[in-house]
Amino acid sequence: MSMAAVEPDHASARLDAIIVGAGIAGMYQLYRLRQLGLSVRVFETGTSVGGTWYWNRYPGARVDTETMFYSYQFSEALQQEWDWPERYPAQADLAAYARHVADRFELWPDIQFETRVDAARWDDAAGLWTVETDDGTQVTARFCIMATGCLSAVNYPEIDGLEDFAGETYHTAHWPADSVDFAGKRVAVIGTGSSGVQSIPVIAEAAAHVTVYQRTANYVMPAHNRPMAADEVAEIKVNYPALRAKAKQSFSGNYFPVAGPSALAVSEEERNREYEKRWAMGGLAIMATYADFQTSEAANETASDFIRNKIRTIVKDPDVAELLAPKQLFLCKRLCVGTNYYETYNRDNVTLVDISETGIDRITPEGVCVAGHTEPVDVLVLATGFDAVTGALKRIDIRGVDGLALREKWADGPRTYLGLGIAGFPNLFTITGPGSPSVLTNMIPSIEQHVEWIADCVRHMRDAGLDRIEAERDAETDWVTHVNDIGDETLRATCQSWYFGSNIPGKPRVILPYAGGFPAYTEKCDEVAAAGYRGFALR
Ligand code: NA7
Repeated sequence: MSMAAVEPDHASARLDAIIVGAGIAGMYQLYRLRQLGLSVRVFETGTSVGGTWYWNRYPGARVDTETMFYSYQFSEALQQEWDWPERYPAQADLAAYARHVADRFELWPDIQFETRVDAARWDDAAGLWTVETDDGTQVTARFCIMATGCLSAVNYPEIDGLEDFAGETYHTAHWPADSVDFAGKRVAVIGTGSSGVQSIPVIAEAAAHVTVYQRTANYVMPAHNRPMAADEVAEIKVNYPALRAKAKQSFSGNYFPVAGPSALAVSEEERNREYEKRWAMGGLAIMATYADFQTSEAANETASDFIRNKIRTIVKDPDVAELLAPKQLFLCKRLCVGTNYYETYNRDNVTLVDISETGIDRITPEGVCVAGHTEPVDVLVLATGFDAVTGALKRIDIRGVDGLALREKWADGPRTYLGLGIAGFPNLFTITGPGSPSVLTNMIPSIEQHVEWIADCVRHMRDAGLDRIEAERDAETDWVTHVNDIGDETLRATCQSWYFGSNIPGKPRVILPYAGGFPAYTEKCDEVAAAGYRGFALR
């Protein structure tokens, strides 16, 4: 293969590697492969970098992980020079960070924007991938790396009459670049996951009225967002190496303190003191309080009840409070982090409609019809989430050996080896693919771990004179079994969530991420690499 340093040349149709997506993953993968001297081109549908933080521009959009740790760590200079304004920066700040990274590492020339990849075909005789874009261009490369994101394939709900709505319709994950004016308008929001939770309070401050359609109530922790204090930033920056190393040893790749092995091993008083502390701290840290939240229903219920009681104290109307109190176990669905979320339901201009039993009858030109009643609205906000983890990959027509379609191979659920490789699809890598910890962890450290593993693998192949790598079927089967066994053992399996594909009609119910934790996973990846990429066939 030609891996000598190649001048980036967008006219050339033959490359060493193609990367699909210029989000946090695609940008870093480009940087690492270019360092190896590969010729690389990135295709990106949007007009700029940032992926998730490019598309999710809805009002109130923020990261729910503390940003000092939701950031790249591969460059010490980068992490020292960048200053985050707030504890949980807003989408615009995250998008600015992505652009800064693209400037700093001169990534722009190798990224082709406003180009969607529609298909990717493997030619086994030539040992090449041919990628086809929406303008009909075909580009060929030895490696194809999918940096397509876990939460990027937008879920437009199947609700009768959606197209007939006469007012404005917006999806949170495809929000227009220009801000939407809600003043004096009646707004319907469908969906109460993280995007709904973050946007509803902000929309309610601007709109005449907001009607929220809730299918499932979620647990929402207060963010307690605030500006970062200069001394706090300085202390983290000085201690970055130790803090990052410690985070990598935690289950979720986050820096969350664990209070103890079991919620049941301490008194109710002590437990509630700990939960109060974390409520006051804000954010996701409560999920790490006790190690048995995913294994003991009784332990889990102590945290579930704590948050339900908080809702009852905040929300003045007891009937509304009961509707907002989640029925499923804590952490079964993704924990949300919000600002004034429950408080918003005390406003006169906000109405909560429970659709858990009825669903939505239909959207009419005038509004939203539930149980025979149509609420007239001017704006419809769909906060209905994503076809998570597999959606972005299945929307591309990916064909492997003998024309095997990835969509067919995954008809009963995703099959990968380590969420990195797929049997039948040589030289294709997925960054934070299904079967890797991805969405159950802090995404940026997980992305960095994958990008570095892939870059090391490509370097190993180059040094050893190898040009084809493919996950072995047995290794893949063993990994899929392991991923499913662990997923089924956790209490996450007790409700309907996008972790199991349950939010998409017809999607097989299979756990998508690996639930065995970041340390166990990275150890396995390192072992595989150290053993000459055990479970992969190289030649
Ligand atoms: P989520 O978390 O998938 O939330 C989507 C919400 O939309 C959720 O409340 C769904 O109810 C609801 N939904 C989806 N389809 C429908 C239909 N057809 N009718 C009514 N309600 C519906 O997506 P988000 O964008 O909020 O967040 C995704 C992740 O991004 C988040 O977890 C963070 O990691 C960042 P359901 O719960 O399925 O009953």
